[in-house]
Amino acid sequence: MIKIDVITIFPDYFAPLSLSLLGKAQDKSLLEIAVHDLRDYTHDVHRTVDDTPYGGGAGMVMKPEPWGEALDALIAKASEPPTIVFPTPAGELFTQTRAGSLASLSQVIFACGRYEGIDARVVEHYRARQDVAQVLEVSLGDYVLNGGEVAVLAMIEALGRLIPGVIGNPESLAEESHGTDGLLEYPVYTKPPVFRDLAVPEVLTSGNHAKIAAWRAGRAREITQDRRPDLL
Ligand code: JFB
Repeated sequence: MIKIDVITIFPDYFAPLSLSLLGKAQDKSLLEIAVHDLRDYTHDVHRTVDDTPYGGGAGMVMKPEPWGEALDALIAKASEPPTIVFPTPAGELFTQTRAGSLASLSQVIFACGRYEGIDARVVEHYRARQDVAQVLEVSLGDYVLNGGEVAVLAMIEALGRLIPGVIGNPESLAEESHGTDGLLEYPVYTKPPVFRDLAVPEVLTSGNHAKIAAWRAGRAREITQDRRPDLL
């Protein structure tokens, strides 16, 4: 079973992980998710996690010590060296391939920053630790969020559904866009056969499975060419 830890100053962001597919997966012990409040690892009355940036500039930076204490506590009780993921707008792009690699690990710790980010020595320190498998800095995409929480929710959902047993029908995994063929998905239809004058493409009701497969492959290629030519 994969163990996922999340460290954040906003534990409430992760309430949705108890719903739907991932909630049921936790009930079935297919994965275990624990959320930890970074402020529990501070020692001052104000539970301070930020400070002004050396060198000046706008905003605040997360202090390294609470991160050190929180991460040390999780690493100390780990049975194998865990992977630590730092979401950051300056990270490598989080892809379906990356989701698949994370899904195969025994433990992943997600470290959610806020403000202008976390003091850079935290990543540097844990990269040098022999009791840490790897430290990854990854970005959800080329836009700016206020912190790592939303990115981590997306990453956990993407990796969670790749854990065997989490998705009812594993065939639907293989068929998806960003799957093995690297194309966007073909359009899908269901009943009724006519909706507001729009009929379902005739080929889909023909019963000719070879023709259907060819039509879908053609539409997938057209849509990919039109919207994401970089994927071709
Ligand atoms: C992630 C974050 C911030 C520096 C910091 C922590 N695709 C993404 N966009 N933004 C983030 C992300 C991912 N993954 C992200 C972690 C933090 C943003 N911030 C705010 C904004 C601008 N520059 C703090």
